[in-house]
This record gives sequence, structure tokens and C-alpha cells, in this order.
Amino acid sequence: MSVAASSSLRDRQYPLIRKLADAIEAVWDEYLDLSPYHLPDDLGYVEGKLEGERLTIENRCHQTPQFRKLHLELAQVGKSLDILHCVMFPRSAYPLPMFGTDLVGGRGQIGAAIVDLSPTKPDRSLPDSYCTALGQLPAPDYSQPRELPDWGDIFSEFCLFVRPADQAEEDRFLQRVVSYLTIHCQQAIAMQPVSGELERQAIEGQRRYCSQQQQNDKTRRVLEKAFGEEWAERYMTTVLFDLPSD
Ligand code: BLA
Repeated sequence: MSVAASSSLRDRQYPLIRKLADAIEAVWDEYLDLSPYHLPDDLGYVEGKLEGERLTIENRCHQTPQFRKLHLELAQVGKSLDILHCVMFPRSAYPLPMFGTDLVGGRGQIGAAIVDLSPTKPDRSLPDSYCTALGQLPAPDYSQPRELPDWGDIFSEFCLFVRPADQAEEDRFLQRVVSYLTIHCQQAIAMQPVSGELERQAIEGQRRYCSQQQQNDKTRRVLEKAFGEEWAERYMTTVLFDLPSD
């Protein structure tokens, strides 16, 4: 099955966002055995109003034997804000790190580009196999690194958070996301499922990741302004960062 179908919102977005969305789906398609994941009916495609501008959200979700949810979201606020959000939620029998990326852009530039493979182990380290693979990538080289907020203590030492300054930096960011994603998919499909205590720890690590991400006030404010507090809370806790139940 090909998941890289065209989408109207995607075509209107900032080029790096469009390219990254296509690239993420191409890697998923190449490595993973995708099947549909159904969001609550009213949350797949949503429109609201943010300070008179329309906020449009388009979600694509899949599941696989290793991942309970692969979530790729594109959002756009009028002509001023373009957003890509992507998280891969492992099943509890696969104690993998969390892959996450977020791009926020507007007025001709991406202001925030972040990607990480975030630990879920109790000691908050990444598996050695990840450190080895990630350590072999070219050292990051960006002129405008950004500082992580306080809740960002969930991220790994390989977390990259920058404002890409030009085309070359945008291209390198895209390449790096594809590398993280490829490493992650290769590790995931080679992994044997676990049970018992290891599974319990994996759930706990994922819970911690989600509850920290739910503290991102910048995301919450965009959603609250367009859809109200209650809706934003429901969306952040059921679609963006739902806690694992299995
Ligand atoms: C920042 N996220 C932001 C910002 C906005 C959003 C407006 C501020 C941009 C800036 O400081 O330049 C908004 N992001 C959204 C919205 C959605 C979204 C509305 O995904 C969805 C509808 N955020 C994630 C994931 C990561 C992440 C998966 O969703 C990391 C893997 C990180 N976003 C992240 C971080 C910041 C951010 C660290 C900076 C927060 C700060 O500086 O306080």
C-alpha cells in the first residue's frame, strides 16, 4: 500500500514541511507493515478559527506490528503558521525510544525544527545500538541552535533543535530526520517482543514522555485559541500524546 497520496493542505505548506511529510511516509512505507489506525471520527480533519484566521488540521495515522500508533499531522493557521508534527508510539512489547519531530514555520522561515529519539528506559538512556548508529552520523552543523524548554528533559543527547537559517541547513535537517527515522525503523523490525517487567517499564517511559509533552504551552495555546480549552485538552491527551493503555 502506498501512503504518499497527495493532500491539499500538504500542497499549500512551506516546502520543507511538505518534503519532510513525504519523506517520513516514504520511510514508513519502505520498512514497516502499515495498517489503518482510526482516530475518533471528529478528529481526523478539523477546522477552527484562531484570531479570525482559519486553523486547519489534517491527520494521517497508521499502526504496525511494532507501533500502536504512527501519527503524522499537518496544521496551518491562515497564511501565517505552518506546522508538522510526527510521533511514533511503540507497542509496550517493543520497548523502543519515542521518535518525534515538530516543525513550526511562518512568514517564509521555519522558526523551530526539532527531532529526537527519546529514551523510555528507566535510566533514561538510549539502547547502545541506537547510540552507536546515531553516533556515526555527521556532527550537527547549524548556525542557530535553540534552547530546550524545562519540560524538554525527556529528550536524548541526540536531540536536534534549531532554526534552519538557509536552504543548506533545511536540507541537512531533512536528511537528519530521515536518518533518525531509518535507524529507528531498522531497529524496530529487528527487535524481539518482550513481556513482564520490561513491558511495564516501557509503558512507564512512554507515559512520562507524553505527560511532559502535554506541558508544551505553545502548542496548547494555538489549539485553545482556535477550539477552546476543553477541546485543546482532549486533543492533546487523546490525539497528540495519548498515554498507552496496553
Ligand atoms: C514549539 N510548537 C512549538 C511552537 C508552536 C508549536 C507554535 C513555538 C514555535 C517557536 O517557539 O518558534 C505548535 N506544534 C504546535 C502545534 C502542534 C504541534 C499547534 O505539533 C500540533 C497541532 N512538539 C511536538 C513534538 C516535539 C515538540 C513531537 O509536538 C518534539 C519531538 C517539540 N515544539 C517542541 C518544542 C518547542 C515546540 C521543544 C519549543 C517550545 C518552547 O520553546 O517553549
